[in-house]
Amino acid sequence: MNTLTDFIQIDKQFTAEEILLQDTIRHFVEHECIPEISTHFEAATFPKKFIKRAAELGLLGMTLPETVGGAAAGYIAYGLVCQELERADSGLRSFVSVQSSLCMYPIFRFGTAAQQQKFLPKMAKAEFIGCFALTEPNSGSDPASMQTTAEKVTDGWILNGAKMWITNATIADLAIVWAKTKEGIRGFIVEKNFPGFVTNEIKHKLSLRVSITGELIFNNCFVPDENYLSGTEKGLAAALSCLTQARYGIAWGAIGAAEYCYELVLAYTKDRQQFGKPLAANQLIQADLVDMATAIIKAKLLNLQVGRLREQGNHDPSLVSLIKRNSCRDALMVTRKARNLLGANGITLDYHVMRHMNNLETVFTYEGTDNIHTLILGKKLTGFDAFS
Ligand code: TGC
Ligand code: FAD
Repeated sequence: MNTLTDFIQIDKQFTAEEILLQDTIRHFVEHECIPEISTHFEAATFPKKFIKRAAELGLLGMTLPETVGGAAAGYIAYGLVCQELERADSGLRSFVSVQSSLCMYPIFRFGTAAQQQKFLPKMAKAEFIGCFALTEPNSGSDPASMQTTAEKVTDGWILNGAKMWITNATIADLAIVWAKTKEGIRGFIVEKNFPGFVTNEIKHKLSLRVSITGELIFNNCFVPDENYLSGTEKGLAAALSCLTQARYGIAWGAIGAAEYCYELVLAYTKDRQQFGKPLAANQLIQADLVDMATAIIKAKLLNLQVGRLREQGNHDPSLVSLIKRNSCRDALMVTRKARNLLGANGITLDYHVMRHMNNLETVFTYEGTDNIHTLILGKKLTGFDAFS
């Protein structure tokens, strides 16, 4: 019983197809991603060849129907993919989350048949890369306060404003942009060559360095009617429904990062000797290892149950807030303990743990901060809205 999977026999909960998928992605991550990841983190570059491989492995838009380039995969399969990718780095999982849940999903859910056919098959093949633009310099946790506007003109819309902290900003061929119209918040597909649209990369990040983050600026940017997402008439709720899809994958992903660090530090403390015996033979060290393992086991079971509920048609977003918040908290706790147990080695890129820990600071914040998910759940439990 060396691994957590053996310990709680979670494999018995998965289908043969799900296990095969998990094994395939783990092999890919171990052999093609992890060997180069620290170099990319240090240089703050995104491994471009990952994009092509993710498409070849069928990971982009995998829950969408095959008619639009997806794989008609279930939520458990999608969760397992996120979990395995984040063993390498949160930036790789972020890329897949953004392309699949935040860009392909809204085009599928809110777009016309013409928009679906134009963009989705190419996005599944990574011929088009997307980004999702909700956050602004003055509007983060409270997206309803956004200042970007879309004004209706003949044959289209004029966008003005700025978006901030946008994953994939400078490598994206299209952006799903949320802007205020006279009727409320609506979604638009802004293509990179539209006049009046520019992007700039944000540098000097200490977290998620294996991910491109940037700002988008719209200066009288004309978006033709054919790029208006007409199904977004529900306004902010439409944007938030995309977040629910992505937050679900994040809950699985964060635990993948935690599990990788736990396994690494378990092996390290069994091997490293101090005071004439392995570190792992000390009661205090064992207590940390048990806390880490227990947190991972609990989070995996919770993620699995929420995945099953979603597969059965229960799409209550507060369930996703529950697992996003829980996984991020526990993953940060696990990586911080792992960093400590590695001693001085823990601060180096060679041991991966501090890279994961730094990444998880972003994962804790984006897609709804810990406080925001606490308040969503508080409202669910009590009926009182503490936001206003
Ligand atoms: P509120 O009045 O509560 O809600 C407005 C309407 O939206 C509905 N709704 C949802 N619908 C679907 N899914 C959800 N998760 C939903 N949450 C709320 C709600 O029922 C309501 O519908 P209706 O019909 O009554 O109008 O809105 P509020 O203004 O009070 O704000 C609520 C709050 C704070 C929870 C929400 O705004 C929020 O979640 N804030 C956090 C913002 C956030 O998560 N931003 C993420 C930006 S994207 C990102 O970080 C990508 S990282 C990418 C990567 O992986 O690299
Ligand atoms: P703020 O909203 O200013 O919050 C600051 C602090 O105040 C937080 O601790 C928060 O929890 C707390 N707080 C706020 N309101 C309350 C309240 N009512 N009660 C209690 N506490 C509160 N956005 C996109 O749209 N697309 C992307 O692709 C994207 N990618 C990102 C990539 C990275 C690397 C990062 C760091 C961010 C990304 N974001 C993206 C933005 C992200 O979603 C926001 O940073 C996040 O929603 C929080 O907004 P904020 O940073 O403005 O913080």
